[in-house]
Amino acid sequence: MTLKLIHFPQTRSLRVVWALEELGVEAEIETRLLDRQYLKGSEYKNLNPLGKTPVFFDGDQRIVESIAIIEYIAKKYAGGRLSRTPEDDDFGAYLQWLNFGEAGMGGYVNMLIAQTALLAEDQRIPAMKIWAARETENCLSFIEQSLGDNDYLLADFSLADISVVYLLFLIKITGNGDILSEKTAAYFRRATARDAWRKSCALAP
Ligand SMILES: N[C@@H](CCC(=O)N[C@@H](CS)C(=O)NCC(=O)O)C(=O)O
Repeated sequence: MTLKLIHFPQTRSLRVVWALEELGVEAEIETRLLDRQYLKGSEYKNLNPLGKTPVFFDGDQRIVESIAIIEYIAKKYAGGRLSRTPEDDDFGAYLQWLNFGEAGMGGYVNMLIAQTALLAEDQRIPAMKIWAARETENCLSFIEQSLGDNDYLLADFSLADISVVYLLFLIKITGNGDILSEKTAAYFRRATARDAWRKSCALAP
């Protein structure tokens, strides 16, 4: 087994590092400094033609979607821990939340971050910011309602939390954390108090 991740701190490759740590799966993790120009250059695009992070290798197989990568690792190398199968009662909820973190909510959060942090002020479009904030808040209230009195999205910690909590992290580090409700902020604190999260965040180039 030759597993290798190219990791850029704070980006979506953090989901993969976190999953590797939680699952106790060994992989070579090459941590690099995030540099957008480098991501778009030919050297990096030979690794990931999209010029995005993460990129993960299992021998000569390459995978570039963070959610696909964490599910792949859990199913192939960790006996399905932190994941679910069709035999589990919460299989549907698992798939929903696992994908919600990228397909359902990720686009709105990306737009919010672009309109509040990434784009130069003179390139921002106020109506887009309002739209992205409203859609992100809609996703956050769905998370809050679904948490109920549970600590995590399912009965116990799973890859679905890795998917969703990473977005809460992005919301916070880009100065938008005030849109998290107390319950969602507490969920974020609980998940990021885990040793595996702390170890993952400590990786530096
Ligand atoms: N759906 C992809 C999204 C990948 C993605 O957008 N990654 C961001 C970092 S969090 C990136 O590479 N941004 C650099 C850019 O778009 O130029 C995944 O989850 O892996």
